[in-house]
Amino acid sequence: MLRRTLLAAIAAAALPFAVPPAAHAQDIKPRIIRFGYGLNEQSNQGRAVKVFAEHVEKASGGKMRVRAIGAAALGPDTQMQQALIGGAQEMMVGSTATLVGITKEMALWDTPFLFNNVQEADAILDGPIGQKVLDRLQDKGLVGLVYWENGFRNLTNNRRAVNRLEDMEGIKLRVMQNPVYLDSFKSLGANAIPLPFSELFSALETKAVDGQENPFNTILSSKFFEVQKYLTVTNHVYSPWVVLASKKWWDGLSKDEQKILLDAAKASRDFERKDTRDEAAKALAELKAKGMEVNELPAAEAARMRERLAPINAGIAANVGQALWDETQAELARLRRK
Ligand code: TK8
Repeated sequence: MLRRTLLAAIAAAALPFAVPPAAHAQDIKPRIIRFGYGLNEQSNQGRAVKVFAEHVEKASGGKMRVRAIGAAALGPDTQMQQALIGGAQEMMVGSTATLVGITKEMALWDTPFLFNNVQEADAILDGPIGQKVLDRLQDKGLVGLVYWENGFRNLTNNRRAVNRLEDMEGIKLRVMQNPVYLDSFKSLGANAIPLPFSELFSALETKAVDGQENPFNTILSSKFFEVQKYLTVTNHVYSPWVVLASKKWWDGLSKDEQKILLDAAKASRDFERKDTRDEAAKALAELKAKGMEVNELPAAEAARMRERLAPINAGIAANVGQALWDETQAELARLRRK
């Protein structure tokens, strides 16, 4: 905690630019954008933030500079969201799941087994439905620019290989701070415990929890393989990240500046999805090589899991609004007929 506070203080204090002469201050002083994120610099998230920063600096001719601050040095997702709303921080990328307390429609993306593959995810997230959900952020003081891929989530733990639904019983499982995840894993028999991501590694290391669930990429980049033995391929939900800006700050930007940021966000999204998918394709072999014991949840057991989770959907539909739920289901049905 102390280390984190120190890091944040250093990050906030260290303006690496010389103070320009007063007469020209307006012309030369770059606009600094503090962009926070939760994973390490050497992760799919860190790499994509870098791409975003490069685009912004290039397109603005150096007039806008992104100061990327990773590893939750500015706090976990929920704390950064509040800093954006208050205008104390300009931008961030984080999980949509931690945003549901602010914008309930985000819970749509928590629906277990909503997407069958990444093509469906891209089509819905980048289409009118994804945009509608992003637009709901505006009254809450946030601007949602684009979705990035976190990915399909899989289960790791230290107790046992999960081969059947019953194997979930009693596993102390860290979940994101989100009611759908909490209820889903409780209904599967796990002892679900919500924790911010920034506390997860040490919770696993000290055995405060037995397991967690995240995409292969994160299990690798956050070195969970060092503190987790079993990995079960469940693909139980597709999890997006969302790139956010403080609305208070955004509204003070020129149209040109807003366009530079939106273009850079789209470029970073395209880079990020490709990078994430390339990495995910190799990650499983790497995790095995690092000593994890990997098993695939048998299809029949996955079906039982789906069935057990079905009642959760009614609650999500009620929460996000039946119309949005129906529209999403209809669009998925249309994509699947194609
Ligand atoms: C990183 C988190 C992470 C998410 C989680 O800040 O909390 O498990 O998957 O990616 O947003």
